[in-house]
Amino acid sequence: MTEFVIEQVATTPFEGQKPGTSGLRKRTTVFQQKHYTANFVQALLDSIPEGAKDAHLVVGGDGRYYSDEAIQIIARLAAANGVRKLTVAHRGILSTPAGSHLIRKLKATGGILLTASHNPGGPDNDFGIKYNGANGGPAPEAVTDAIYRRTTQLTHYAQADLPPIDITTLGTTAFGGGCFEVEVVDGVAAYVELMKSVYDLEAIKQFLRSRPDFTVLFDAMGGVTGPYFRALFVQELGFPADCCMNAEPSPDFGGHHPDPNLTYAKDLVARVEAENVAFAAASDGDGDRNMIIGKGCFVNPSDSIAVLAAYAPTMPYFARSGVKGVARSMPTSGALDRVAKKHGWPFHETPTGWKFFGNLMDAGQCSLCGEESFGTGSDHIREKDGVWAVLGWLSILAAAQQKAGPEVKVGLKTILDRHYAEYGRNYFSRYDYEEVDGEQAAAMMARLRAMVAPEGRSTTLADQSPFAPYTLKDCDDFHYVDPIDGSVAEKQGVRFLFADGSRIIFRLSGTGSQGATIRVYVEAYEATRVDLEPQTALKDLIQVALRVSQLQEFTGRKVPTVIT
Ligand code: G16
Repeated sequence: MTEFVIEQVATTPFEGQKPGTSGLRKRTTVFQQKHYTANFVQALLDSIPEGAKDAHLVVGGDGRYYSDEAIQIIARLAAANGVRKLTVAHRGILSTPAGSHLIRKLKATGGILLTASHNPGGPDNDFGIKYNGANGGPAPEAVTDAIYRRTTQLTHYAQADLPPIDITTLGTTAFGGGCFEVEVVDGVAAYVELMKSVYDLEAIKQFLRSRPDFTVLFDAMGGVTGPYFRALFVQELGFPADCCMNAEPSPDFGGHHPDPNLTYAKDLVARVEAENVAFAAASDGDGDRNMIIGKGCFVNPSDSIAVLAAYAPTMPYFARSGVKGVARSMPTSGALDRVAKKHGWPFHETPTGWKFFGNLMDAGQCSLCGEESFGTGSDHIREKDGVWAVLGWLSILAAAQQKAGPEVKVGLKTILDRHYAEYGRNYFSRYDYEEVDGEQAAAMMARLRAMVAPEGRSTTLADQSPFAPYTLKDCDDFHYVDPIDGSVAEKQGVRFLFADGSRIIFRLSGTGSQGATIRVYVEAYEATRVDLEPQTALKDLIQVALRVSQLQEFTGRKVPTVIT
């Protein structure tokens, strides 16, 4: 057993170590500065609600550049701060959902996840660190605020002179006479077992056997999900080995921007069309986001959670546990609300950020939830789960095919068409303006906030001219009172709500690392006109959004970077 010596290293605070929507995300070069990562890790250890002493922490991430160094720093600081055990994923490869599961399964104190999610990685791109608590979910704001406060006060951090931890070999190593141990575990196996208990993989296999025409393609985008895709889709379900693209986790995601949307997953989209692929999916760097598409068919994430919820009773996990309630983030379309209403399920509308779902799930008030930002999940863990969603869609197809009988060939479009026929369609689109000048974006938001603030509101409601042809019924800056712990989240998005139920929403992204990203969300409901092209259906509303916000005037941007 290796003894170690603890050193108190003098340091000074770094500015801006404030976790965003989901952890601290900065350029890798920022994390590489002397003391920068150690400072943040010390602040994190100091802010663990149960205390770092005797803690058991899970460590892993999406394998992006600088992860190996960060794991060594975490080990040195953890040992010095009295942490009892680190469970580290083999080679550091642990998807965010698998990390959430491991924390829960091992009943660990929490976990440190090394990821900047869908942000590009590599020496010139982003790195990130986030803390998840004992429930497996992202730390709530009370904890992230405490971490931030601590980063502003640090004068020292404690580190042990450990030898480098070997994360390439499975097994346990003890240090300091056994007071600190590191166990390296397979980061994939436990998650695969979980999925086998959540879904009926045999039913999916039967569907596949009955449909040799059903071709598939999965794009891991060079991120962490390659090994999970292979284990589940190739080994368990029997898809051909070449059904997975970009399946080798790479420190820079093979140069990809690992964000599964129509812009950044364009190679997949092109292959789906060229090769007539019936079902395709992509996931992001850390495996919590997903995109579902097929030839001529894109499943909008807001629709995805609604359809998954509608079919939940056919899935073994929900057949066992029931659907206790559903939730969506505020900007996500109201498609889910309609499913909840039909089934009589409790429904919650939360701010953007998966952390807001955790309390509801822990209190048994929410079984499925989703966000327009390509995130869907359930209470099987406390993170959104890309692979879970892909399996969810495969099991929907299997259930629908079984019901339809062999004469009908069920596909993604069949499922969506039926859903729209039953519930109507919430047309939804998001325009992203990435890396806008921070001051310009702030000025635009300040003006919008003034329009909806109690003092400005009557003027905004009185002058309807900017909103024509829509009639403005209400406007506000969304705020949320957590029904479980009473915590309040303010300024979560400026909303303009129209008389016909349409909405436009503006907020700044909390996950970027450079400049500001403005997100504009538009939504309109049609009960019967359900087969329009979304950009056509939303054309007028988008014009209203651009006019009301004066986005072009403030930022100089004529076109968005990404349209969903
Ligand atoms: C993170 C959160 C999500 C949230 C998203 C929004 O996603 O985990 O719950 O919806 O950010 O990001 P923004 O603030 O940029 O709109 P991820 O996948 O980056 O971890």
